[in-house]
Amino acid sequence: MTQARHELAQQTMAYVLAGGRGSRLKEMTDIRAKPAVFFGGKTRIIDFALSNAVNSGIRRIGVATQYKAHSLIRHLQRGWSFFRAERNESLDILPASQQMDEENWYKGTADAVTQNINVLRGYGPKYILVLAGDHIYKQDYSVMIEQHVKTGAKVTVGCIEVPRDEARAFGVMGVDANDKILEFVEKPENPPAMPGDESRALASMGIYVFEAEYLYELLEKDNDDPDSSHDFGNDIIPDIVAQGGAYAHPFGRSCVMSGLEDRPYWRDVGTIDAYWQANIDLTDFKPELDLYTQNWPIWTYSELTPPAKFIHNEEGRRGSATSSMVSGGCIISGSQLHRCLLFTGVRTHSFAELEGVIVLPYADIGRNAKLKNCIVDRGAMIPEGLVVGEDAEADAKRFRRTENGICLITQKMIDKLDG
Ligand code: ADQ
Ligand code: ADP
Repeated sequence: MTQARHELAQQTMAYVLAGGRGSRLKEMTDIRAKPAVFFGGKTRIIDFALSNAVNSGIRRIGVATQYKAHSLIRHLQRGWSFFRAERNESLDILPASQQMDEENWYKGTADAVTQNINVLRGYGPKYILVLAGDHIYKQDYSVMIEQHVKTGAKVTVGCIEVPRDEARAFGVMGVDANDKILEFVEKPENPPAMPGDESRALASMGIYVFEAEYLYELLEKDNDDPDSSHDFGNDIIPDIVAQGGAYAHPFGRSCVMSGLEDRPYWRDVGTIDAYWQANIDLTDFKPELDLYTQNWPIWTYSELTPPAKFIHNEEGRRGSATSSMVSGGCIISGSQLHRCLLFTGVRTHSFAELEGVIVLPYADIGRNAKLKNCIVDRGAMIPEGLVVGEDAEADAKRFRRTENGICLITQKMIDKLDG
């Protein structure tokens, strides 16, 4: 990182929006917000944005929480408590002040910043980097902050190319040759295509750089506007685009400039299918997201556990896993796993066969169970002989089955099996 970028990062406070439920993850977010959902074997989703901030040289972070924040807050306290005030470092957990019912306290992402303007002001950052706590990617934000300062933009919006038929879920923009944003539409029915490529669209990653004083001014104005939904994507960004002060920062450029990755990897693991796919992809021979590089560590809280153990059972049945990732504290006993991702402390018992299965911490797979293309929730006890992934109709009745045939299995669903 250049000295200039390093200094800019030090003048920046990252503000991580981590309050959304992520309702398309269904039962996985019944008891925890999406940023607290487990990902990749040891980490949780929010660890990626936080690690990016720290690896980029940012030393002040605020995390805005709201929906079902207990698991998230505990994770932050256990894993992210190394910030030291005497080194001008801080990580503040900021609960929504309006703890009313679920519909009422959701006032949009801009409101989630407005409610804590005084906390931000207190630290006196020059720049504010607004992040979402629910995406999987590696990015050196200092490249984006440097671009922001060089162009004199009022806001710089991180963006990435996506297939146009997926762009409806995002803010979509059109830019000129200098990356100036000419139009911005939030979650359009018919997303505008990229010039020269009808099949692609330029999507907002929901991350923004502002000069702090300018942002406070904007938010105070927005707060007084009765017609605003107090949302960055719906209100704030389109307004600045209309005034001509918004620039796009292509994520691919950061990757290249920081030498982090050859191909930009960014995933919103917001659906069961996307979540399953992104986790299972990690078991590829050469996955697009490499968690084994040492230049960009993804920090987390992880329990101290003994190493994973693979044992032949007493009947001589092999315990083995191929093309799989197996975390600490797991015991694979007399069972065969292929293309699986096991989180901490999982047990699999004799004659079980698993393929394409993500097993969240401390779940237990009973003898003779046969699972294909599933997600097993944290602590779920899969009964002996359960078969999932062979009969679509039966699966859909008992579990949460997606159109693509991925089944989510929770303990609650298992409890209902006999009754
Ligand atoms: P969405 O992701 O749909 O679109 P939203 O659901 O509002 O926007 O959430 C953005 C982030 O803020 C999420 O991380 C969520 O957890 C968090 N969040 C939402 N409300 C919050 C609150 N009140 N307090 C704390 N955190 C809150 C946005 C942009 C699009 C862009 C996509 C990229 O609006 O333009 O394309 O992100 O995913
Ligand atoms: P961790 O316990 O490591 O934080 P989770 O993300 O699974 O992992 O968090 C579960 C959190 O939800 C725990 O804090 C637990 O106290 C809480 N919890 C567990 N079961 C329920 C439930 N049925 N309803 C609400 N909260 C629950």
